[in-house]
Amino acid sequence: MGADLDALAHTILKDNDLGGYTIPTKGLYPYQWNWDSVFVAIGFATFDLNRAWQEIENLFEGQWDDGMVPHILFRKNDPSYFPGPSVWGTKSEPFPTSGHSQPPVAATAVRDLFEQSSAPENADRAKALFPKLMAWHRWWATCRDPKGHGTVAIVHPWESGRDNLPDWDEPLSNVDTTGVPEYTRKDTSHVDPDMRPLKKDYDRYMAILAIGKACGWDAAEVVEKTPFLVADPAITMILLRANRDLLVLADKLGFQNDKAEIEGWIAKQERGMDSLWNPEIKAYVTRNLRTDVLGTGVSSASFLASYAGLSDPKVIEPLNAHFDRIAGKVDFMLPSYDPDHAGFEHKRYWRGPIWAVVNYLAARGMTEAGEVARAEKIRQDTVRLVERSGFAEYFSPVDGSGAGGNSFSWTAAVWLAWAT
Ligand code: 9YW
Repeated sequence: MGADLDALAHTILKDNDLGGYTIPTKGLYPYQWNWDSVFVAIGFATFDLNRAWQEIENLFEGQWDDGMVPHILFRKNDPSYFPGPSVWGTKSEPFPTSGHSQPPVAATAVRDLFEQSSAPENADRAKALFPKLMAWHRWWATCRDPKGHGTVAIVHPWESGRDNLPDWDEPLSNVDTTGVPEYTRKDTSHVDPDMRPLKKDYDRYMAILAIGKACGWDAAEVVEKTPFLVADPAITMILLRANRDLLVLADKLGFQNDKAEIEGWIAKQERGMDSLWNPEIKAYVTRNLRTDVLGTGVSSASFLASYAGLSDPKVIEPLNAHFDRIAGKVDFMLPSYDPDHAGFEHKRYWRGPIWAVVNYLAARGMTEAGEVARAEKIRQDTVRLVERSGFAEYFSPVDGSGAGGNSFSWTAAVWLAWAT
């Protein structure tokens, strides 16, 4: 069975490869997505290192002059997706993109690829990407943390990559949707609407998008004017980890002059994470920067603490207790949201379902921190999910059924790189 699934995972990556870049899945997501491509690169690296580099190099073709790497690269128009390039209205070159970013996993993957081979041309490819990664991480540290909290503030739920997380409900409730024109969603024609965000949420997504567009997608103006500005523990921890990997790359690739700046980001983000600790529930949560309201639920983000290199027992012990409680409640780990919380829905996107990529990051961090049993539980559950339901976009933690799109690139990639 394992060999069949390996072969299928290879086929999915190859079929979703549109020539140097890979789409998440046909129909539902026909463009290049940011963190999807990075996971795809990690998957390609198991059988084609050159193709893995190419995926990340092509992602950085979409980088903006201010350093931002967009969440979607619209290399050629495809009407099967909404909202497409004309709705975003960015002025990006050499092709249109969306107007905000997505979780910065790339530096971690670049370090992985660099360490996979000692061939000089391998180091050359890492060296060519290094200044671009620096520019992107500087953009996060400045444009998405203008007040210097040491946390990343997202300007749209889509920027988090966790679109309809229950933690966004409170900040989204302040978004005025009265001016949103009629629009037709495409996602609900590709998959069951019960597995997708509600119309009420989509209206708010469109309202925020329109504000970004009216700001000409100028990062400072968007942060000033968007009604939705929320510090996100997942992006902050992914960035913190990526900064640690960038520091290693700076050292090994000879960018010594950049090290002090990266060390400054790491120190600040380690402190910043303290402001996202909710002492009442003992977990890392979101913080609405407009109202100062903290999130109230344990999302899978909390289990990225070890991945981020956070190791204080005052944090890790309560998180382990949450892990064990949740593992006793659902058949499969890690649900994206706490099954004991009122916001939990086992099949609705980021309100409960399991995402293989989050499982991979969390387990990777736990393994590195010596939490081997919990990491192995996550890996084995991921194997059971894929064996039961194939390479689905996401999975129910309650019954293990697949949900969303099928033949999904990042699920296949993570399978090859880690689960199999
Ligand atoms: C969107 C592609 C993307 C992922 C996100 C996920 C979803 C939809 O699909 O976003 O329209 O951006 O939430 O994490 O990158 O797989």
